[in-house]
Amino acid sequence: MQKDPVFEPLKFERLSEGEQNRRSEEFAGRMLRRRSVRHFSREPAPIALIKRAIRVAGSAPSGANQQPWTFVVVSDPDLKRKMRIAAEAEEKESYERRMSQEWLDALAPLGTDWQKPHIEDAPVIIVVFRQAYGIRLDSAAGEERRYRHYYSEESVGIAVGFLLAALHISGLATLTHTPSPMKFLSEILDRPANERAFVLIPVGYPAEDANVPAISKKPLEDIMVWP
Ligand code: IYR
Repeated sequence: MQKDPVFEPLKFERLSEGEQNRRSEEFAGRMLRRRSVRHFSREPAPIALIKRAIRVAGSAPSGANQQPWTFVVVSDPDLKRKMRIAAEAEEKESYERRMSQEWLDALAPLGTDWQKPHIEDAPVIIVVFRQAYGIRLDSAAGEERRYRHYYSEESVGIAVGFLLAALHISGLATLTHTPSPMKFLSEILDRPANERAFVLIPVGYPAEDANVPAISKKPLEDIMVWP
């Protein structure tokens, strides 16, 4: 049962060149200052900012507009504690046994290890889940059916980019953390079978004494090719 498309006029605001430059510079100036933060203060984060950032993430383009994502916002200290304990158990195993020397060498400049106090310190942890497939009620058959999701990895990746940008612009610090494997997150957060944990994002304010590795980004000339 193929649906006919319904169109509506595009709402597009054409900006003056001056305004384009002003906004572009302001956004770039702010985004270029984003850093991944691993030391969080326990100060609470304004929930209105978190919700607005998730609305922005949910506006991301996705394969067939299927929006194959769920953002689980965790502020409950017991849940955060459970997640930290489980993440550290997996990470300890990874750092001590599963990761290759090549991988450990690549990570060395970041100074990371298996300890993840930020999962408890940050006031909010957003766990992003990717819906590997969708589920809908087939009313004729009276049962739930699975349907395919297209490009769900790419779609969720784009939404996470929107989310990180929105949180950063709101003055909040974030970290993209991917403990591996992440199955424990489905269990602790009681997620359905079609959802796979994609990334765990501590959100909040940096600790007073937070530091970050002195690393840099590649210059434009190294990342852009314009044949
Ligand atoms: N998941 C581990 C290891 C790790 C892997 C990569 I690739 C990083 O960029 C950073 C860390 C951890 O979170 O420590």
